[in-house]
Amino acid sequence: MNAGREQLAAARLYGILDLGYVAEGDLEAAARALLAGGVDLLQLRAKGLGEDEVLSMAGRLRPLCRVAGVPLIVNDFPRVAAEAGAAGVHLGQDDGSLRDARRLLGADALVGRSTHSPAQAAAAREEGFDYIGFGPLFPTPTKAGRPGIGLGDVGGVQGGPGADLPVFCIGGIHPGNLEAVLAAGARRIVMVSALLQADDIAAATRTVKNRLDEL
Ligand code: TZP
Ligand code: MG
Repeated sequence: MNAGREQLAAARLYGILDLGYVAEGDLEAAARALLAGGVDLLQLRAKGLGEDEVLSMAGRLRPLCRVAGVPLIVNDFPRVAAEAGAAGVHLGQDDGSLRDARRLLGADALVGRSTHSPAQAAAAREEGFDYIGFGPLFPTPTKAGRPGIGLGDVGGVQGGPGADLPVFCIGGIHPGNLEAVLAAGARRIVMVSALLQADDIAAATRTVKNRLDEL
């Protein structure tokens, strides 16, 4: 197993720098706060921006992630991830195949898939993705227009595909519902708006990370 996959296997908290919540000029400060708080992976998610802009932002994040020893994942754009020297890419259901991403990024890159049902989670495992996001568990403005799927399938996906690949539960998770998500069987989570909108991003991140590390 390469170093990135070892880190992925141990990862509990996946942070996303979502440009819907972070002004471009605050990119480094927000990244530093998430990293200081202990995120295990950091994704750059910049909906609506072009590949050139995302490439430039990924270039700003890469040294911070390297110093922190945290893999940088680029959302949506395998070519940008490759050019930026990121550790991997995250692909939605309509963002292309694992095979095409691997062609650009190579065998060592971490390639994740968004999944919204147990069937999609099983399909992502079959295809050979390195990890999945599973959700949105709850409706969330961060991914507007997509219904929450609830907690009912979390345990089954964690115990099924999750036996072979890391499953990160995502969508509408915040400190107030974290215990319910964990009680449903989640072992790894993504928290976006609840961290990025916290008064102290690093402290909020650390609190969640410490809780996940108890599992
Ligand atoms: N994919 C499914 S839900 C989601 C993504 C990117 C957004 C999660 O953000 P938040 O703010 O933690 O609900
Ligand atoms: Mg996408």
